[in-house]
Amino acid sequence: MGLTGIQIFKLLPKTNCGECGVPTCLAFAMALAAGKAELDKCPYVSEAAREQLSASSAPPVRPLTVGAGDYAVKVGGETVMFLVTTMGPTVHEFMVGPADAVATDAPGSAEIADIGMMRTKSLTYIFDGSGPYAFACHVDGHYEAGMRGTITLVE
Ligand code: SF4
Ligand SMILES: [Cu+2]
Repeated sequence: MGLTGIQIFKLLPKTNCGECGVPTCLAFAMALAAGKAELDKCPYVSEAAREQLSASSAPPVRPLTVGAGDYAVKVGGETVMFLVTTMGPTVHEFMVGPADAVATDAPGSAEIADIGMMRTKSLTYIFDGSGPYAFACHVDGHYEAGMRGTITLVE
């Protein structure tokens, strides 16, 4: 977990020069803590402070849209945790990754298998490429029946 705004503030120069785009170091610290700013915006952070802050200065998360039309879901972050719940009696799986690998059920793709009725399983995936990405279920016949969709990275 990142530091609190006050903890971050203590590591900043406290000169309130405004070069980071907000009027005070405290405001910048709060924005950092909330994941709404990048540490690099302050040119005066010391090396020692930078090391301590690196965990709190992750770049802004990249929003994603999963699916299309009525099934579209917007989620945030390059690192996304999917929580997949099977609502009906049929067992499903959830595979996610580059669209071509997902389409061909490529070995080594990120997936969670055997999601039984009313079970929820999680999968963490890092979207570090440019896509296209997709998700699918490859239980026999499910992909062909339409259990698949695209994931769009939104800049
Ligand atoms: S640029 Fe750095 S020193 Fe200047 S106000 Fe922002 S946080 Fe403070
Ligand atoms: Cu399925």
